[in-house]
Amino acid sequence: MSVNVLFAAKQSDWAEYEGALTKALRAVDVEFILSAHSAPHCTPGEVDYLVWSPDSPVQDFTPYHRCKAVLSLWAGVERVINNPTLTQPLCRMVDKGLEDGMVEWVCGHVMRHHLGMDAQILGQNGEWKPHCPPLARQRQVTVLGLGALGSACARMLRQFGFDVAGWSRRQKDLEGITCFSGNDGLHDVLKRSEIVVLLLPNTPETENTLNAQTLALMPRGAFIVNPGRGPLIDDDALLIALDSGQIAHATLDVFRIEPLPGTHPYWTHPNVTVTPHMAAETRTDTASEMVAENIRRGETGEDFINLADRKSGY
Ligand code: NDP
Ligand code: OXD
Repeated sequence: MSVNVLFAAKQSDWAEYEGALTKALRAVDVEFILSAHSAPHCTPGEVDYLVWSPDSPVQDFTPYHRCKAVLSLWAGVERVINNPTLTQPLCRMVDKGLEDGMVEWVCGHVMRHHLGMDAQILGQNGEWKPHCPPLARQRQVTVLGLGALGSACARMLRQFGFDVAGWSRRQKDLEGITCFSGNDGLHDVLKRSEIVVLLLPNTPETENTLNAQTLALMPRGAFIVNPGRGPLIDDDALLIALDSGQIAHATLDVFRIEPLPGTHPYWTHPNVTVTPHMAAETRTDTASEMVAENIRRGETGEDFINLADRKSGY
């Protein structure tokens, strides 16, 4: 019997995903019928798997009573994990394309701040003023969140030679990386953080991880790079820290409200770089393989991979 797979993610992505999902599902040898949510014959009660994203037309999962799993194309699941109609297992996206994109974006922005590139790029006013930056091994960089994306970034930063630390909920042991956990660990790690990268999920526990108190722990003139989620930072506290020079610059990809409203002070602040939630994109081919693998597992009775945990919220 064929399984019914419904593409209920952003409908404008269907054209791109139809071929990639078809190829990936054939490769795992599952008999399937793949349809888009907009298809006239789509009957919710007959769907076996939902491919989903936060911009999906499906926000009420109740009619999908046969559905064995909701397979998110996004890594962050804060917009669905507490949906009271979601009773099915929820798998989040862990995708090599997403990981590679994040590593490149994070390393690019860390390097920019480490090397002080703005001084050269933004105009030198005819002044010949050589400036020798420290070497990576003389720079202490911290990654908050050591999951799929954070640990990949920490490892690559380490390969560049940075003195890398990381912080997670449960204690980790990653070669070459000084690992911290828990509240005391956060305080200790921030004290040694000249550049901080935030790759935590958005949960009640992680909200305002960087606030007036924790920003004050960082060395004066530190840099922040946030591709995680907007609520990880108390915006008012960050603006005060930027104005006082406690924080030299913040590169922000994610915000409490997206798109970032045109009147938000981040847009015009000289020491803030705004990027439009584009640090890393789920890549169609590799993401489709991940979706297909979970469908294969569901059909052979194996455990799903990348299951989101409702209790911890990510
Ligand atoms: P993971 O779930 O793999 O990793 C999350 C990490 O955060 C884990 O190390 C976890 O600790 C840690 N963590 C969670 N809660 C706490 C806490 N209370 N205190 C300390 N550490 C905590 O997620 P990913 O690495 O896949 O993704 C991270 C986030 O990146 C996503 O949730 C999403 O918000 C964001 N993202 C942004 C994108 C963009 O384009 N801007 C693209 C993709 C993702 P532990 O290891 O102990 O569980
Ligand atoms: C994600 C994102 O969570 O794009 O995948 O932010």
